[in-house]
Amino acid sequence: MNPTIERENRYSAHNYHPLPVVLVRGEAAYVWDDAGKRYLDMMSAYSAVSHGHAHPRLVGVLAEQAARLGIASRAFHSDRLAPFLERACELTGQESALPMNTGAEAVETAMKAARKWAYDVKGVPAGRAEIIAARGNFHGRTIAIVGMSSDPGYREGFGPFPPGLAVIPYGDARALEAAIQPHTAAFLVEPIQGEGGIVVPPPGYLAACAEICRRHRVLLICDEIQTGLGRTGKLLAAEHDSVKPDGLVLGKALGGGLLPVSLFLARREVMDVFEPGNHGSTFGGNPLAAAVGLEALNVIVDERLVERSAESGRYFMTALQRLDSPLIVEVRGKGLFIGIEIDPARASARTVCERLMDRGLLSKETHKTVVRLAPPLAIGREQLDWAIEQIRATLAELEEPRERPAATGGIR
Ligand code: IF1
Repeated sequence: MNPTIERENRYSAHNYHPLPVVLVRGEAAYVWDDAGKRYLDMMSAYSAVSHGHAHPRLVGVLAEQAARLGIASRAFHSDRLAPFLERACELTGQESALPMNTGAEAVETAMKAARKWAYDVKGVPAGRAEIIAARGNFHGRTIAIVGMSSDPGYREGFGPFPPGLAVIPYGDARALEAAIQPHTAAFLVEPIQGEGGIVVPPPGYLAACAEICRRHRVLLICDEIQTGLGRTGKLLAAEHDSVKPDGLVLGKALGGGLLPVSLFLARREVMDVFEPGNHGSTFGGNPLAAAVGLEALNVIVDERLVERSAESGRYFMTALQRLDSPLIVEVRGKGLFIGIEIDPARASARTVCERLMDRGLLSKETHKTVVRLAPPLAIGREQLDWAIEQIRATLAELEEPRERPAATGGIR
């Protein structure tokens, strides 16, 4: 076994089961392992590396700001925070933003804002606010967020969970209408479910949810930590349904593939429930993160990454859908946020990912049957053609039907 992997196994918590590859360097859509082998990165660190690895503009801003002023705490102002938050509000159409670090922290911020808005503005009795989430959601790993998860794998052993959290089927707006109570504060939803297996809801679903939320005075909060910032071919995936949510959560690519940067954004009426001292974070909004976050937004605009995601996504999706393989149950997604569902009777998504890795293409399975494909948004046409060929060849190799277990009927 690779000595680095062995050493990591010895000292690290075993909370992941990584593919057996040790990465040492990344540049644009490529990464290299410790043996010098090059891989096309079709994972982008779960969409945190939408800009590509080691983007020169982002590395430049990071280095320059780090040498100037890295962390100063929110006990003081810095010259970097305002321009970052202003640009984020401009681009998303939201009025205000609260900076955090990881996605989960920004989701927790959104949940606290929704509850406090319910008490202070909507008039929900203290301690009774409820937040609704969708089955198959993934919003992070904290206790409250996992309290909304429908996946036993994320919940087992971590209870008890806070009250006031409800879960409804994803993709059916009527389920939302039926679940809303007078004490409901918010509906928290991913416009396309990532970890749930790149699940695209029916067209109009989010718009219907927005209308229902408006009618019942419930906040619609979109978790765009994975789907946002161009990943689905729009700046925000909610735009596919022409929806502007009451609250928006961004993360991952906001850090330019270099450091954790997240934001909760909302209109003033919601954001103003926060008063000095009742929420915060040591690193939230630090000058280094703000400088990189602003440059990450500028690069998305300057390099037309949203349009490129839409164009490349259409091209890639069409080519994948043309793959005539019995292993493929479905190819789904939007923009460069794509999942290939593999027939588990034929092969596991993990096996497909391992074979692709051997061919120099890095991807990752989700929920055992889906191969997730989410490359950096500036990926080139010829790189996509190469990826399609590797996927085609891998599926062809695996086409022999698996040894089916001998029939167990009759006398042994
Ligand atoms: C892991 C996948 C998982 C997210 C959405 C919030 C967060 C995430 C829509 C929390 C984070 C990451 C977490 C990482 C693997 C990856 C992931 F969906 F992207 F594949 F787990 F489901 N909302 N997703 O996708 O953001 O706190 O991680 O910054 O935990 O294994 P975070």
